[in-house]
This record gives sequence, C-alpha cells and structure tokens, in this order.
Amino acid sequence: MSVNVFAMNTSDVNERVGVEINPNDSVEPLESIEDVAARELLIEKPNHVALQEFTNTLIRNAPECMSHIEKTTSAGLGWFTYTFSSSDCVETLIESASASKLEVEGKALRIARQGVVTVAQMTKDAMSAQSWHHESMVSNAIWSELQGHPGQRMGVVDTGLIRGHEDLDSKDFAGYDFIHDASVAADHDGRDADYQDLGDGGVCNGQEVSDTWHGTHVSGLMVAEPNNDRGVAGVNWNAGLVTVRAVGRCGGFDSDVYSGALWMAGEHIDGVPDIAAEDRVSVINLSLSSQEECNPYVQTVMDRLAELGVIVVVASGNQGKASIGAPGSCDGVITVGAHDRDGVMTEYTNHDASLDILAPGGVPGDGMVSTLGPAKDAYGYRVGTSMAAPLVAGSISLLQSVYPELSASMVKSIFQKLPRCTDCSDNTPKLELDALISIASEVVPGFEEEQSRLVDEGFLEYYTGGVDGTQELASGCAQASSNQHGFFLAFMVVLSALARARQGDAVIKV
Ligand SMILES: [Ca+2]
Ligand SMILES: [Ca+2]
Repeated sequence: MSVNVFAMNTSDVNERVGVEINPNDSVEPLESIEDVAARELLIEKPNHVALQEFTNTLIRNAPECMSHIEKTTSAGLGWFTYTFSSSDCVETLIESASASKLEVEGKALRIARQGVVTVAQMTKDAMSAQSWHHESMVSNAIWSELQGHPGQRMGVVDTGLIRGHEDLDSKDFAGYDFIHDASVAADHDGRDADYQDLGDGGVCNGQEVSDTWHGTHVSGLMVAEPNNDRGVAGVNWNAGLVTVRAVGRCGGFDSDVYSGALWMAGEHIDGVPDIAAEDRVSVINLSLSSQEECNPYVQTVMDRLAELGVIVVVASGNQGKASIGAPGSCDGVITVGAHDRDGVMTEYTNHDASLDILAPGGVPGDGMVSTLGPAKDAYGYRVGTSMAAPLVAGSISLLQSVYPELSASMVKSIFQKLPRCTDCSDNTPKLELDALISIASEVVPGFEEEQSRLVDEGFLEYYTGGVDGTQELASGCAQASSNQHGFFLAFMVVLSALARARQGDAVIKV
C-alpha cells in the first residue's frame, strides 16, 4: 500500500467547508483508491433474503473472511458493496464464483469487481478567450425559440459542485454525497447530504495531481445561468441541476457512481433519503471513463435507468485508443467523443463502434470555458471528451423539453442523420443543434398527432411573456420567406409552443 501524506490538501479542504481540523488528520496515511477498490466486491442479493442472512450464506464460501467485513453499502437494485479489510477475501470469493460455488438457494450469484473511474478531462488550459462551442453547435439559432423548461432536471455524477457559484447557484436544486470511503471523500465520513466539491487532487499513482473542479465545469456547460452578465451560458437555459458527488481523491468507485445515478432517477438506495419526485432527472451526464469492460452490475444499472426513461450520456475517454471502456461501452448509453474548433475528431478521443457522436471538446490551447472552483466566481478552460458529453446532454434535454418520452435509441437514430465531419477520416456524426431539432421532427413518431391532441384537449391559445403566440408564429413564418433559416425558425416556434403547452402553462392558438 502506498503511503501518502496530504497535509496541505487536508487543511485546505477543511478551511473551505469550515470543518474543524483534527491535527492528527494531516499525518494519517491515506490508502489509494485502487487499493480500496481491491478490497471491495459488488454482489447481487436476492430481494427476499435479508442482508445478514445473505452475508452468512456468502461467507460460508470463505469463512476466514467473516471477521474481515468492514462494511456493506447499498449499490442499488439489490447489489451491495462488500468492503473487506483484505483483498484476499475478494479473490477467494471471485474464485468461488468462477467455480460456481457461490450460490444462494441453488442459484448462482452475480458479482462484479469494484471498478474505478476517473474524470475524462485533459490538461488545464487558459490560452483561449472564446466560448466557441456555442458557435460550432449553432446554439444561437436554437435559443431564439427553445431554451428548456424550469421543470426539467439534469443530473451530473462527478466530483460534486462548488455550492453557491454565481453562475450555477440558481440551478442547484438537489444533490447527495455518495462517496462511501472517507479517505477518497476527504470529508471524514461516508455518504451524506453535503455534495460540495472538496477537490479530487492528491498524490495519485505517485504523481501530484491538482484539483480539477470537474463537476462544476461540466455543470456549467449544461446549465450555467444565461444573460446575467456573468460567466457563461449552459446549453439548457432553464433546467435545474441535480448533483451526485461520487468522484473524490484520485477517482471514484463504480458502486458510488452508479448508485448515485439510480438515486437521481428516483430509485431507492438503502441508507439515502429518496430524491423528491419533482427533482428526478431525465438525463444524466457521466464525464467519467475507465479501462474496464461494462460488467454485469454497471449494465444492470444502465438497463434500469433506460426503463425509468432516463438517458445516460457518457464521455468516451481521452487515451486516444481505438477502444472505449465502461461506462461508454455499455449498451444503451449515448457515447460522446470530442472534436476541435474545425469539427475534426481530436486525437485523444477514444473511439470504436460504440461512439455515437462528436461535440466540441477542444484541444490544449483552445479549450472549453465554463464555471470552476474553488472560488464562487471562478471560470476557466478545460479540454476533453468530458467537456463534449455535457453539451450533448444539454442538447438532449432541449429535445426532452418537447418530447419527454424520448429514448436513447431515438436519440441514436436522430444522431445518425446529423452532418459528418468533412475532410477527415472519421465518419462520426457531429453535434449541430439546428440540424438536430429538424431531424428530430422527422424521426420522433407522433409529432403531428401530439400537436392535434393538444389542440383537441383545448390548448387553443398560446402566449408567453406578454408576446402573443400568433404574432410569434406569424413572425416565424415571415422569416421563413425572408431568410434561409426561416423555415427552421417557424418550426421552432411551433415546437416551443408545444413544449409550453405540454407543461400546462400555456395554450396554443392555431
Ligand atoms: Ca461524506
Ligand atoms: Ca452566465
């Protein structure tokens, strides 16, 4: 086990959140996240068997491990994280499982090693001064008519959030700290309600790593408050943010990432208060990657999230490999790579057949600007597939504001019709919002029927913000004849009217 001393980091963290500093903390050796993960095993427990009884049955396969169980933590959907004091117990149980000896009531148990994810962000970058991604995505054309709805919630599972940040505070609706290991959490405890980002830096694999404020950067790209004379604007102007803190010092555990994702989708997780119904998310951004395959636990979670109607958007990772690890390789997720300012796939983007789309992610020297920490008015540049994924998540949420029932497979078929990169070898679709929305109207079934239904149900008069809807519609149609984007704008007016009508706070006049 590596012994690392984080004296300076520990006191910094404590000063920031006002936790009293225990003088002994600074000399406590911290175990690496990989070492902790090696002592943990994820096991699926049958619903009708009590946890204690289940544990007893399990341990009959490795009696010497009974006294080595430090704790069990819910990982959601009947899966539990068993933390042992020795990694030997994990290996013994995995051996039993592969010899088909690990069973309860005659049924083989499903198990998975504890995985470790890291943030999919590249180097810090402060050389560019332009928020060029919105230009690349043609965001302005969309924002004139589609800005999301305040009833929407977008989820971020990441390093947590800089609470009270001036460009995010109005979007900060709910969150939870899911990190079950105190040394990775750097907050002296396990899971709790404080999802403040305490930094993810430290000595990781023998190298000093700075705090990234990664979760705050990603959140800003999705939902930073627009038009407030500060900072930046997210893709979705109106949606609220739900935060799960699951990545701490040097990375995060699978079980914390994915049980956190289940929680924000409304699934009950033992030991954690359920999220309020109105704060359940419709899309989750995971700007996280690993070198591991999508194991049965992670795939089970992804399947459940799809059942719940939640779309999961994942960064493909930044190793420049022709293969993608979990969670980007799991079935049913939207996997996002990064392109540069010219729309060309970046060299660092991990890519294989599971890559669904490219979005702006920047290159060193030409990064993506967004909210940062630790100061509540901090902004800065980051580069990576981590920055591309939230732009796609934000775009999907704009579609969801019109079509809440949108599925990941619909999104994939919409993406397939998007423009491709020209003059480059890759043939991956590229995020362009104007094309995205007009393709959605062709691909999403029942659009016209939905429009008729709303009219039949009496949504006959549409206005918003003092503007008469018929005037808006007329103006959209006038633009249709006067400029090349006109048809699109007219279409957007109708779409936007429908979005408001669906929320019950506006009616449509046809
Ligand atoms: Ca905690
Ligand atoms: Ca702003």
